[in-house]
Amino acid sequence: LSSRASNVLASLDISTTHEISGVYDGEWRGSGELVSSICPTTGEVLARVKTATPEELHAALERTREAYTHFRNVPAPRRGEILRQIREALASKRDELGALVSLEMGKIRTEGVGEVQEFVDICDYAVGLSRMMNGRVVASERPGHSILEVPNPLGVVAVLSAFNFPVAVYGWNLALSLAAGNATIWKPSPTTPLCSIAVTTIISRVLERNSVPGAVASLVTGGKEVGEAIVESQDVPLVSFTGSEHVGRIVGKNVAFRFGKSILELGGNNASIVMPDADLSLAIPAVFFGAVGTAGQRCTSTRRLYLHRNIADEFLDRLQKMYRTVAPGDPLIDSTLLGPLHTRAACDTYDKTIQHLQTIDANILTGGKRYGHASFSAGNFVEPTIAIPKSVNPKDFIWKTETFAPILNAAVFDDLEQAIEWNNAVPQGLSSSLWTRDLRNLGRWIGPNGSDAGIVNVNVGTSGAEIGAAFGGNKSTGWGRESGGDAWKQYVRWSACTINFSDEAPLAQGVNFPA
Ligand code: UN1
Repeated sequence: LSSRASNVLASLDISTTHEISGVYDGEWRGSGELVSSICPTTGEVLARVKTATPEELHAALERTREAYTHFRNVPAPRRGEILRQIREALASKRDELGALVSLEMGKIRTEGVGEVQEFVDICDYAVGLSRMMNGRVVASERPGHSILEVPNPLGVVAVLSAFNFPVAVYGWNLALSLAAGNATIWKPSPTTPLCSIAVTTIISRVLERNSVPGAVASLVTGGKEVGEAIVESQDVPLVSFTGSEHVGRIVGKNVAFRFGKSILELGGNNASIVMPDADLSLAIPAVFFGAVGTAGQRCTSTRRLYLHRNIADEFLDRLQKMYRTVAPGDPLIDSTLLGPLHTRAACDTYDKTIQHLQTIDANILTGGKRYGHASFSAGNFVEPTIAIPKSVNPKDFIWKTETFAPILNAAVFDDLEQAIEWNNAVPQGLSSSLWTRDLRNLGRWIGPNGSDAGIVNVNVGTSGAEIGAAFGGNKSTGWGRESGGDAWKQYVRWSACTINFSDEAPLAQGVNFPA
């Protein structure tokens, strides 16, 4: 193992000599198939992880369910105090965990650390929430009656997360779920097991210190079968899934079939629209970050760019200059702006999309190749690409498909109406961004005739949302909402309680039924 990798692993007590247990339900286990964690920068095997056998998965589900029956009796503010300690424990390892994200997932250091910060932020939020998850009292039409809406814990919440945010997305779900009094079972992406093991280790120590069953935050690494078993389990009332539209469709259907609840965070195909009055010195770097940041592997990455005719040439000129400054490299090195794609398969998808752009005679302004230099050949490095497809029809394959790579397609428009129509014409509806200083454009954009995405920004790029507002998208993005806003309300079961404190028992709606 390179010293670059072993230093990161050692800083988080991850063994570099043994096979590592990838199952936690109060104790560390794992005697199933071995899975290798592969570094996307160097191609080296970072560790071998022992995943869950079907028996281990079922035992973990049972222990998680037991842990819930204990945890639901812990008062919410006390649960908040435990979250506060989890927050402190994560913050004290922010740099180390951030480096592990860079090592295993491939995003650059500042983004890896930022992702851990996002987990810290949502813990802060959930600590406050633990004293504010209020129900309400509703006026009854009957004398001497009162109606309460009471939020109660739900049960076991499963979190099926994706490779691209191997820490933060679990954090959004865990923090709200714990505050609400649930126990959580986490199935991370099979390609980022070490991030999940490091996070679970930190959390389990806090739980232990507080004499709370470790299975309140269980972990089961594994492949498709593990995910399928969780999705089908009657003991899991809520499944929160982040991933592709293809898999999300199956998850949503199968959870609904057994009358479970799901939160789906699926594909994004996000557009930025730039009006002629926009401040280009802000818009250009924002599009640059949105399209090239995380090597185009955020759900919120900017994939479509709609430029007003009056500024299109200047915009593309200046944007290309910025693209030329991108040097790929080791994401662990502070000065690197572009890390690798997460897997070899992602490089193939990139190649295929480039080929498709060539077949449809798109003008590729910059990029379009893998980085050939020998020092990058072991890693999954591809050139950030800007293309101008001939067709502007948003229903064409190139516009309507999310390619998880740094490819930005651009088109020119003449009026805002047209740009909004293009923005909304794709199946996905996660994030969107308008650049303007004209209040009238803004009003149109955020209103009923505006963007139909879940995230509708103005003079802010498509990616990099804070945790305070609910995060999620509409249409084929799955309509899920996580993190802030009212998202917590999905993690409880609501009890409507009509209470009669009178000496009469009148029926509602004045119904008369003499006994
Ligand atoms: C994702 O890509 O799945 O808004 C989540 C953002 C981040 C979260 C992205 N806060 O880009």
